[in-house]
Amino acid sequence: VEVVGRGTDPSALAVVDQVLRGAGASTIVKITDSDRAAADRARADGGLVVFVGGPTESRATALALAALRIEGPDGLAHGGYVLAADRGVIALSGVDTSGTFYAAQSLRQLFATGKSRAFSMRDWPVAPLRGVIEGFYGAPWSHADRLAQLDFYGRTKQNMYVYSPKDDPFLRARWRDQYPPEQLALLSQLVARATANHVEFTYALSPGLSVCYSSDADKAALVTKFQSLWDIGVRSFAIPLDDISYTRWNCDADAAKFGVGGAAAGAAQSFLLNRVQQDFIATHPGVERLQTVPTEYYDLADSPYKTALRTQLDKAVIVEWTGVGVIAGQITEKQAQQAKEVFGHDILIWDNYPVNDYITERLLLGPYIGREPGVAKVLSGITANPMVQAEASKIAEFTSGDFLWNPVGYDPDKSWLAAIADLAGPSAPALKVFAENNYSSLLARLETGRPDLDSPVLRPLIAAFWSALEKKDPWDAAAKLERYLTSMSTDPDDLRRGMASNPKFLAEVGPWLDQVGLYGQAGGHAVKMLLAQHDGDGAKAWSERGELVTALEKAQAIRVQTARGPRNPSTCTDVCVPFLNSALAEADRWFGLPGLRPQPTTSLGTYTDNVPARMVDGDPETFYWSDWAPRVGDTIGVDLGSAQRVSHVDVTMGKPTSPDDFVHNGVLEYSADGEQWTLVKAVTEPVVSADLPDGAQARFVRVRTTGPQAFWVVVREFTVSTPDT
Ligand code: LOG
Repeated sequence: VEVVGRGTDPSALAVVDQVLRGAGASTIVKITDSDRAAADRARADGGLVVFVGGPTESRATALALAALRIEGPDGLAHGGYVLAADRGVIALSGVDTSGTFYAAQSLRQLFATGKSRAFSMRDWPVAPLRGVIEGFYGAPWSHADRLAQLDFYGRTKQNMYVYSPKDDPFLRARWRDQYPPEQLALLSQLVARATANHVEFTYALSPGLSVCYSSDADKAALVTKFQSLWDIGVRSFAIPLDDISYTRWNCDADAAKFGVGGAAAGAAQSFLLNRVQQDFIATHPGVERLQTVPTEYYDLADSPYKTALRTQLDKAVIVEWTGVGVIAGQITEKQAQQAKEVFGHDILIWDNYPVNDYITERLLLGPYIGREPGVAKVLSGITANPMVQAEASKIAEFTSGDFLWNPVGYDPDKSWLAAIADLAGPSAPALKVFAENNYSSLLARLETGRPDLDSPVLRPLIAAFWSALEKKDPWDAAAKLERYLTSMSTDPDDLRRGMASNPKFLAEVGPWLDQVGLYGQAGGHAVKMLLAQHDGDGAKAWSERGELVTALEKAQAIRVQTARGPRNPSTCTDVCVPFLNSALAEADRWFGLPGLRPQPTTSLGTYTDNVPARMVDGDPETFYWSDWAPRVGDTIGVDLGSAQRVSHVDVTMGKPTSPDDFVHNGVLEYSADGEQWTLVKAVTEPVVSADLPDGAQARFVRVRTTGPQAFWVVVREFTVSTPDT
């Protein structure tokens, strides 16, 4: 029996129905909160009585809680609730309807664990705004993706979705155009679905590419467009002004009115936003606060632009900020405080994780990390910018939502496992293997200041195997490594079978999944090859070597079409290919083959995932990128594994968008033992090409920095040739 009031949230009730049916309830009777006798009768008959609705929804729940001697939700933050169960009664009481909806979601979670004994909980979110901004470049999500996302946000107690795909023409390139009716109909479905999930649908219009800030006509165009969205139920609006020029005006009138430069841009933007605030926001009761993304959204340095926003933009406007850096490794509470001061407004974080539009060959399936708990308390909240792959984004989104609800209790590793279980159900073990080989989040754990590295389980298994081989007792370490590699090689089949009910997810990750499988296969052959060498079985080693090479070549031939062109997926980054190359180098030495398998070496760190392996992958499009400027003595080079005859070296540095990222003052040198170095020539240009003296023997070749510089270093390829190649 469900006891409901006139105001009981229908979405909460639907979730409760679903939970009860799932738990085996054959008949559910709904009675109203005025019918106390019916509720008592049901209890006397041994039935379960569920009270649904907080003080604003139903009169009965408070009485039920009082009988259980449990305090109601009064005074909790928006979305807070009390959920209690005892003596044949369950009570769900939100401080508002969202709270009751979240109580229903928690009930669902508790039933899923199978532990439904007597309990009571008081629970509320720390961050007021918790959610996702569809704000990436590349193919926008599909309508079906968005509907599924909105349901997911409801399940994970997130309350905000910002509709802002960069490549939707109606939002940016053709922002003045009105929607055709079919498109508006789809949007209104999204709005309804958002509402049912207690999610605020924010409509974000980005006029910056062509707007004339001082123009009455453009202000009117903005307001007219907003009105068309208001008419289908949208109650939250944003005007993002990121990724535009503020040194070039779109109309002469702006130059005349505001002048030029940062201060002028801040004044112009404030002028337009303030007019929208006055003419639209202030005239529409029930609307949420206007949001904007400033053109300087990525730092804390005060500037004429920020001064203009701070002093001229209406305080009612919420300003979005990505943290320090477009992809912020860490965000601290102190930075959050500073952001409020320097922008002079309430701040909502636009968090560029797990967005992958700038590294389309990667899937970012690691947990949300690197944000201090205080950030969620100090600011208005966080919206995470996700991947083009909507379903695959749910792993990271689950964890950021978890962080925002209770940042102090947040444990990224536990949350990540829960995210995987939520997405894969019984196939969680297979999804875990896949996700841990697409793991490095690029964000930094606050404890270490370093990003998570990829393949956290495989990496130590490989290290243990190498050291066991060296000690000539490889069997135990080999068995452990092989077990994991087998789970990788069967992962494509396991996941395609286990997650068949989510074809969208499987389609999104297909090429990455195939690659994980092939690296698992190749790795298995590598282990068998090295063990055969250990046993002195040349025939076996040779056949395993052949299979290794075949699987590796297949993995590297996979292509995925992305907005930045075709890409070879990058899974198990900086772990699988180096392992396989080192194994092949071992084999080549053992068989006495002349081939060169250079391993990259550097004393510098890595910027995002532009790992050193990319300077020896034979692909000039990919590159190693240091994460700071080299200091005197820093080196970048290759290790050939053993001293061999080397005749020529080519190093190509810099890239079109960062042409100065090369070693400006350095030397090219080589060494047979890593101790005695021979100078080849000075390095002062991005492209270095040098012949080595006849008979030169080298194991190491490197560029060493000899003078200070401010630029970082990009190395596209570092190639070493032998007299035979
Ligand atoms: C864009 C965003 C993009 C992201 C990552 C903001 C505010 N704007 O550099 O649309 O997805 O970086 O590439 C951005 O972050 N600009």
